[in-house]
Amino acid sequence: MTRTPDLTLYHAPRTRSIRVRWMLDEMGLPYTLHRLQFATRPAGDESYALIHPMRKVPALKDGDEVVLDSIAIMQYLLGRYGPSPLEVTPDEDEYGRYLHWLHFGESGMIMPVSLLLAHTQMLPEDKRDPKLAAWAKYETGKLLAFASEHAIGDREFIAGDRLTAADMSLTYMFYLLKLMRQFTDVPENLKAYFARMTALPGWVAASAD
Ligand SMILES: N[C@@H](CCC(=O)N[C@@H](CS)C(=O)NCC(=O)O)C(=O)O
Repeated sequence: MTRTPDLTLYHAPRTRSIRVRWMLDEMGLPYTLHRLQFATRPAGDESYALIHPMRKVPALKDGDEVVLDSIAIMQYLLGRYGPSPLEVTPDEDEYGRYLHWLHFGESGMIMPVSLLLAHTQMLPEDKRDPKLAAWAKYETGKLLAFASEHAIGDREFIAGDRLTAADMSLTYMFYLLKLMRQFTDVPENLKAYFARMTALPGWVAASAD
């Protein structure tokens, strides 16, 4: 670590800021937790737009620098304040696998998961499209089957035989599906993986409030 961290995490319970909080704690980095209101959207109050112009969560401030998007923030922390075992590095065998699942947990899954969320819960009832909801459910199921078979299989962790940012990424997306009551009928190994990850003290602390 060559720089002194001056970190503030903008956080709200049950949001993707859990990923970042989990990583900050695992890396033992000092930070200020800035809690945002999330009961109404967008998050925070108007002053939060100076940090995140779209007022989404999370955001990380490090001195004068602001980083948005949970996966980018995790990569920022690992790059700037690593090395950390939470990252699989280019000299390791499973570097490509790690990168794939790190991003799959957000960008690979978000389209059907967002449609499912919108058309089952977030939109006013008269704006929900049941056909779109059914399609999103089907597509989400395919992604979960893919993750079950190829990310997890009979592994304990996704890559590198240890907890990494790829686990933090996927665990949050499964948690979001669970919050939406859409984490039902999932393959047993995926269910067991999710139970293992969410029993880890790091997840428990980061997701507590
Ligand atoms: N890809 C972004 C997604 C950010 C995002 O959409 N966050 C949600 C909470 S988990 C949010 O702020 N939603 C409120 C809104 O969209 O107004 C990330 O990974 O940080």
